[in-house]
Formats: sequence, structure tokens, C-alpha cells
Amino acid sequence: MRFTLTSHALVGAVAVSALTVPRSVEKRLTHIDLAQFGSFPTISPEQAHSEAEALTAILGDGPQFSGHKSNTNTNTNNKSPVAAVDDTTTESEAAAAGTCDRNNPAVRFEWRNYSADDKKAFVNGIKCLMDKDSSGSFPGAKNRYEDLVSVHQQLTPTIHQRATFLVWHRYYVHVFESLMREECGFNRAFPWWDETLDAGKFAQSDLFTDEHFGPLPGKTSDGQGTCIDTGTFGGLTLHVGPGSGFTDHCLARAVDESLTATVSAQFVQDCNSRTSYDDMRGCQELGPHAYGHNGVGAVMAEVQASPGDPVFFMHHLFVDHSFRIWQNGDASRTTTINGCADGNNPCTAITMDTVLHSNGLRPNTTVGAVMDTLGDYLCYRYDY
Ligand SMILES: [Cu+2]
Repeated sequence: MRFTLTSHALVGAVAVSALTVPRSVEKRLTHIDLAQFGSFPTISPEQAHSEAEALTAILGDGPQFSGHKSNTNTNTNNKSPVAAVDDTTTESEAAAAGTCDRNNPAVRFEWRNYSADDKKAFVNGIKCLMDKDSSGSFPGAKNRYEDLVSVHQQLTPTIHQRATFLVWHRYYVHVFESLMREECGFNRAFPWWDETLDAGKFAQSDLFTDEHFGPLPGKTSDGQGTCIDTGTFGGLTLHVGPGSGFTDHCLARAVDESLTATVSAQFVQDCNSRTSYDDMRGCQELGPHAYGHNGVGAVMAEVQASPGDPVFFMHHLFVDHSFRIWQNGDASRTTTINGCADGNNPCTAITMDTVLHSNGLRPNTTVGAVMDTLGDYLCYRYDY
């Protein structure tokens, strides 16, 4: 495409600048250098698989916690369509408090099970946040949606590649949800995205159409990303990022379907076969989570400011779903956690009392409050 346009210009034998291109060429897509975005670190699916097999050889199939007698009847099937609600054996403190009706929580519907009307309302809710003023308290943010992006950018060192990753991002998605509901009047069920069904063909998903999150162009032959110029988010300027900076840039994407192809049910399961929270977390973070980010490319491939692409939240709803499915494998997985809460040496161990915060965007909470999605702080399940 770019080559063709250049040839035309040369044939025309005129100096081509942005100001002199003929009208027919004017609408050409704007490309953007991907080097500024970097990428998320990864482990290979093969490594996750061989480690899962080694674990199975040692431990046998299925969750391997001992000393939880009440769990023995709950471990039967974490692939069932009702797996996300099949966790009723242990009452959490929150559920005991009675504020979440565990039989009637909010349901997050997979995008394919979400109505056309709800899809439109969801996208419009995000657009509404982008059209609202920033509170002014978040570096670089020029609108309310960017307040969220800025929080992620600023907290990046404390929320990635450590035990906080899954719990903090669960809280972050909840913060996003509360902004949508409280400030943009969004009053529908939330969606999630089963990326494993779109592995290797993300660009064909109905998510990536003008009605929804806009197109997902491929990485160009010379390795560049493409600015999204159509749909609800077409022509968007991002002010937070890339990286830790604040440089105006477009909402760009650059799909690499060889990377999205690795976001398979097998990869998710291989990670979820790990019985230690922090082992599972590391595998998910550097595995399906990282490949989804890098696969969509450009803004999404950038660790700090990737929420600048609104599809970030669909991706993290998927990551949270995988976490919840792992938790369904054993009742103790909503009440215990392990790993490092910081980067100190030796590190501070994460506990149920570790505080999760959003730089004041929404009230702080604790790890313990978000561990059970059917507690009192959170009250949702996934439709499967
Ligand atoms: Cu993140």
C-alpha cells in the first residue's frame, strides 16, 4: 500500500509532502513507528506446556491442596460452563456478611453472548469517559478515561511481574467499571472476551469493527503500526505514554496473528495447572496475557500506557476470567495468596491485607477484598 502510493508520487514527478498529495491519496492511513512502544516480556507456550506436564507427572491431575477436607467434592471440573459459579463450598467472610447474593451476582457475558445493543452501549460508555474532563490529578491525562491510563502508567513498577499483577488488575477493571457506571450512566451487564476462540484471527473478531473498538490492521511490511482512523475511536489522540512519557500519539494497532495464535485454551490451561498462585500468575502474565498485548501490537504492546487502547479492558477481562477459573479449582484459592508484593530484597510477602490502590481515583481496597469475585467488594461471575 505504502509502496504503491510512493510509486504514484514518483510517476507524478512532484515533490510529495503532506500538503500536496492529491485528494485521492489524502485519506491514506497514517503509520507509526513501533519501536517507541516496545513489548511485554514472554515465556513460550512450549515452556509452559512442558512445565505443566512435569507438574502433572509429579502431582497427578487436578488441584493438589491437602488439608481442605471440604474441597474434595469441588474439584471435579473446572471446564464446565458453570465453572465460574461453582465455588459455593467455602463461604468467604464477605459472603458471610451477606452483601453479595451469590446466587444472583452480576454476570459478565462473553462478547459473543452479549447483545448488539449492549455492545454499542458499552463502547459508547467508554467514549463518554473520553469525552469527560480529567479530574486534573493524574499526570498527563487530558480526559477522564486518561485518568485511568495515567494511574496504570504511574503504578507500572508495582503492579507487573510480581504477585500483585492479577489482583491489582482485577481491582483496576473494577475501577474502570465503577467509572463507567457512576460517571457515564452505564447500567448493563459487563462483557468479557474469550480470546482463545479468536486465537490466530483476532482481526476477524466483531470486536474489531467500526461499530465497536475499530479495526485491527496488520503490522505493515516495513514493521509499522497503523493509526485507527475509523469507528468510535477513530482519530483519537492519546496523551499518556508511550512509556513513562507524555507525547501526543495516535491510537495505533499492528496485529501479529502468529502471536495471537498462541493465546490458546491449551496455554491458559497449562498456566492454570500450577497450584501455587504466584507460579500460575507468572505463567499467565508472561504467557497468554503478554501475547494478547503484543499480538494486538502498538499501543497495546506497551507496558505502561497500554490502557490507552480501550480494548485493553476487554483483554484484562479475559485475563481476570482465567484467574477466576483457576480459583474455582480449589476453595483455598480465594482465601490464600503467595509471592512478592514489592521489589525489595528480600521482598515483602503479599498477604490478604496488602493494600491495592489507584492513586486516589477510587478508594483503596485490599487483596483480601478482591480475591473472591463473589464477596462483598466484588459481586460478579462469568457466564462460563
Ligand atoms: Cu498492566
